[in-house]
Amino acid sequence: MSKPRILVTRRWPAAVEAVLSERFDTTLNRDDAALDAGQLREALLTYDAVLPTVSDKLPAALFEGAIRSKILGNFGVGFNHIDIAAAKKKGVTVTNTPGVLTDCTADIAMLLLLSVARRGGEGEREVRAGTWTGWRPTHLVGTKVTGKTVGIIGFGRIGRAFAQRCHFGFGMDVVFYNRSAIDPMEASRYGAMQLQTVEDVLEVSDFVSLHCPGGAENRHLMNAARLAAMKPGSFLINTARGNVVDEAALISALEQGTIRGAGLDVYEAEPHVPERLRELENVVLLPHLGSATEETRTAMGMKVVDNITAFFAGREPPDRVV
Ligand code: 8YV
Repeated sequence: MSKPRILVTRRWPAAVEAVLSERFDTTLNRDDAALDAGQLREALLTYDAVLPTVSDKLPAALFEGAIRSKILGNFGVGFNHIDIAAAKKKGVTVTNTPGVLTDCTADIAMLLLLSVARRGGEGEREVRAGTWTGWRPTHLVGTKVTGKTVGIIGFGRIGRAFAQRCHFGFGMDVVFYNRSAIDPMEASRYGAMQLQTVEDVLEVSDFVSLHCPGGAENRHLMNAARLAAMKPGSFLINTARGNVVDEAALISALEQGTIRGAGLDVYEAEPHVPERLRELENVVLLPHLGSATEETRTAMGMKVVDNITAFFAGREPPDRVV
């Protein structure tokens, strides 16, 4: 029996590519360039499985008519770049990679919180530019983290891991909003307390960190009104998805001093980062590094391997989302 034809849309860790090439009739995107809509459409017509990443936009139009792909083994936990309803209608299975990127993404949120509070980005730029004139008591003075309140929006795996770091690692008070109720005993394991509404969280938080999914239901959850409802002098951290924040409203809030700063790993139209945002000093900007460690990227790839292997063996893929 011939092996299923699969397309890996970007370069993956070598160990994972090796396993895929052994098990499947695998096409690797050797030059690692992002695929455009035409190429992705062609892929759905040509391959039994396509293994996309967040850089592959798969709207409903690409699923129209007769397509060959039976499964999309998404490399990542978030899958808002795939039109799930269209995939479902076409009977295309979609899987993701939960669990293995929890710690590393929570670490990047912590890195952003610390960098923006302690002005790490500004300091690094100054040293590199050779403009540092020496120590002085008023130089690049930031905000103390210990004892402050952090508000988490979305108390899933990553929200919990971040809460744990903030509370037990950095002595912060932690409150959170989650659309469903969390057992207070469970929340206390992470040193956290649930509040009723997003506004309740914004009202008391010195730092607000987003950990909710990025689908249509959370689009612009942090809009101009909610940014205005944040505590004066507070900071916003986003490692979730760019579209959870109204980026234009965020830029205005930062320029006008409505909030003090922001630490961002994700953007509304990646890899585009608005120039006005890049010009601000009170932001720390990372290029979507949440899961970017050797260990995690390999584990994510191996999860995709498990999912598509199970699927083509007629077993239930462990991480089915559709
Ligand atoms: C991934 C992420 O690297 O898993 C996610 O949802 O945001 C990232 O950490 C990315 O999605 C790769 O496709």
